[in-house]
Amino acid sequence: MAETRLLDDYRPWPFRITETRLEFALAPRGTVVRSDIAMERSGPGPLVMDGGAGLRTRAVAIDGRPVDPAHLTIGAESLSIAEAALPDRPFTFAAEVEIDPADNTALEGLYLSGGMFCTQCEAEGFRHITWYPDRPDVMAPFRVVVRSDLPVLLSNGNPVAQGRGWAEWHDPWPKPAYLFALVAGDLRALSDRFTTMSGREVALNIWVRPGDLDRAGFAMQALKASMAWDERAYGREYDLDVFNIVAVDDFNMGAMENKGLNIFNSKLVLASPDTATDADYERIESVIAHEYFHNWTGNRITCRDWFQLCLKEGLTVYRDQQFTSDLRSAAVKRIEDVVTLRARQFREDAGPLAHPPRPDRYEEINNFYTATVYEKGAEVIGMLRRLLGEDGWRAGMDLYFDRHDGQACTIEDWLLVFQDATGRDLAQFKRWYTDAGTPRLALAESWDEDAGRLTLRFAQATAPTPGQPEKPPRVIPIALGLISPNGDEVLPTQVLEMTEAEQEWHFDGLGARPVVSLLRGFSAPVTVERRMSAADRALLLAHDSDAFARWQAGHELALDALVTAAQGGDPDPAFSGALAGVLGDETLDPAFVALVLRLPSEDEIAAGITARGAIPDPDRIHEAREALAETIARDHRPVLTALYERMNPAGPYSPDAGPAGRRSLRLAALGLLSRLDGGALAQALWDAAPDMTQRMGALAALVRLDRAGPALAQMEAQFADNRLVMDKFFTIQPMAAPPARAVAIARSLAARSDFDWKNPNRFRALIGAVTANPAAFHAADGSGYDFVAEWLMRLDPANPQTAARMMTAFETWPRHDASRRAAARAALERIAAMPSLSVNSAEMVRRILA
Ligand code: 0A1
Ligand code: ZN
Repeated sequence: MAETRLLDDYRPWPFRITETRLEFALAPRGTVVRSDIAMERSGPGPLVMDGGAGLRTRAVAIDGRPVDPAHLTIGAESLSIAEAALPDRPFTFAAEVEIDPADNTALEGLYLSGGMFCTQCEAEGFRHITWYPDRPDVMAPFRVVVRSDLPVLLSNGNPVAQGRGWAEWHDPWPKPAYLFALVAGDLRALSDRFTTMSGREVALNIWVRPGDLDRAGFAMQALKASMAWDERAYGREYDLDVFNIVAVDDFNMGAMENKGLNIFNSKLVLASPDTATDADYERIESVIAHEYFHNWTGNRITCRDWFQLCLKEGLTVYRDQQFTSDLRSAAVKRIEDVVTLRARQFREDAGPLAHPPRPDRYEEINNFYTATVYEKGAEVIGMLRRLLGEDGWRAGMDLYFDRHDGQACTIEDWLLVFQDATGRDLAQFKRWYTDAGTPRLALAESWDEDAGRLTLRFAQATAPTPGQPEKPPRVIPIALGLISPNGDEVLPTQVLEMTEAEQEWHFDGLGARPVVSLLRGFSAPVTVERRMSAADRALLLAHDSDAFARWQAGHELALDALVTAAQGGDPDPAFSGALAGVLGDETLDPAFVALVLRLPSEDEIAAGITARGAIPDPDRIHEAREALAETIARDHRPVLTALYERMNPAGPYSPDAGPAGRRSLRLAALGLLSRLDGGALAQALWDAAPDMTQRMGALAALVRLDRAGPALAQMEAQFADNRLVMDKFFTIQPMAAPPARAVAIARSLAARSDFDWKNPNRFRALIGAVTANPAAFHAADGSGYDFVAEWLMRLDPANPQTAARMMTAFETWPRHDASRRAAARAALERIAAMPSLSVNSAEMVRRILA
């Protein structure tokens, strides 16, 4: 078993680095890396450097002299030089190693992607490049020379000099090794400029393959918008002469914030109306912003150790969410973020993989780039802001940048700036960082008609999570308002600060019993338990002044009906009834209406059934959801037809929120109507092919109806050479197909010669699509589990990081019936029994089965 790392074991490294000099002679099978690291001692002990198994070490020297073998130990993962062999004054450590980028299918360290050299060093990839203190609290300026015949040679910081076959870069800002990057390839740049608020001129480049240049424009626009926004919102300015972004096809994650040289998964850079959907555009915009915002929250101020990952990630997600809500619709963005949080983070928090935003132990840090660290990390910051108020928030952020610029920090440092800036004690608030699990907030109401008094009694409780049996109460900001029976708001939003396990509040002077609009803006990441009539929910859906609470009321109506139907009960027809008002209200944002129409996912229905103490049946859930969609279509056919026509955005394609929102409502209507017309409208839309967004909406409907043959053949013929579009081809079929056929469809897709499974995008496109079709993945005969496990076992030796991350699909296994549990367990145990299973996957299987 791999070694467990503990937060409590943190010790500073006993040296300081004043400059890191690197020289790369690039070759696919034998790249030579020479390092020359100037350092001085800052504490006692030997010099211990991290390094991976792939380093072929040719020389190690101190101050230019080879180290005496008696003082040098080179192990599997570290190199150590005895104290006796080290000078007391500043010295240099030099090493020469050879590495094999062409053999690097794990995509960590230096690797090849489509003939181009590139790097991924977060979290611990630099150790696969050379010997180094590969930990985020060791920061240094870098000087890098790259030698290669390839035309474009890039690294971090500013360009210093270049000649035929070489280029030199210098990054003056001290950084940890995980932010190092190098790129070499036959690339073309889309170039632009940005003038910062203090007048500094910055050259911007987005580097892509020659044929992709015409699809980089939107990313550039998003980059400039991000730079301007960070100046406006936080007074943060860019700090180098150049900002480079490179798109690569083989990448384990979305993108990476390397200082001055962001590296992106090509799907998060390249977009054109005929190849990318509105959702792709919005994601590109937000990820470009996310990586850019890391320049201050992540790079200038980084993490002391990897337990503090949410220090940079939670904050940067929070910032990119704000950016999107400023650029687009704040209400719609909030609802979308909550939908994602519940789908990914609540699910994680309720299962065997639950962990706090700041974990205190791990075996493989790459397994902790999770929804909890990212999305819950962002929610926690939203709560902090609500509790402190605008002035306190702004004062704390200013102090954070001021006090910690150039440092590697902890969650304690983060909380202390807000404590110091506002005087507020944040000891209880800190539990949000250290405690796992989603609190359940129960509300009991009582109404005293004579006194006109409403009493709200709240109780909070959090179920135990792995390793954390006790859950003390947390501080929960509860934003609420009161709505009178005629729909007027009788109490505007107030924030109650709950700090105890149980607490009561009174509201007096009320004429009639109001309806409580609870958790407005989703003021805390909790689940709510309250008794509420369908009529009261319909009232909120019709009248609430808070868009989130309004949407939530409709969502609860739908969820209740679906949970009941999937358990064989008789569902309340209120949801479809209440939709009439929403569909007929022309003052509503179409994007909001589309969200109201979007039914709870099968996974959320399953969680709802589990919360009632019952065992979900994935097939019945699927049927119940399909049935409700059909009911809605029948109940509202004329208005849906009218909306479908009316929501066709006029003019050329624009990815802006306005037209994108109209398309989302149009496609929501199409999805419903296709249940009545056999797919005629969907086929007509496909044939008209206005843009990729609408094509995919039409295609999903056709696949669901099993009528997509001709459309799929056309898609393939038109886009065989476009990897990103073909990823959609691989995804849509198993994901939208009737569950009984999905695994067979996936198996035949997996047999295609263009199922290039070593490419993470392609692997996720197909295998991830099966896990996104719950009734297929959780098929009673275990065929879904078997298919996914088979492929994870194939992928693990080549790319452990992506294999381990996809294993999270199994995290809901404990809630199912005995035979599904047995099938899931058997599949997981087959993975566990693999002879040389990676540390990544071994940790995941162990935790999932624990
Ligand atoms: N810091 C990046 C995410 C990232 C993490 C790990 C990676 O490779 C293992 C790559 C990217 C972000 O938050 O965008
Ligand atoms: Zn990030």
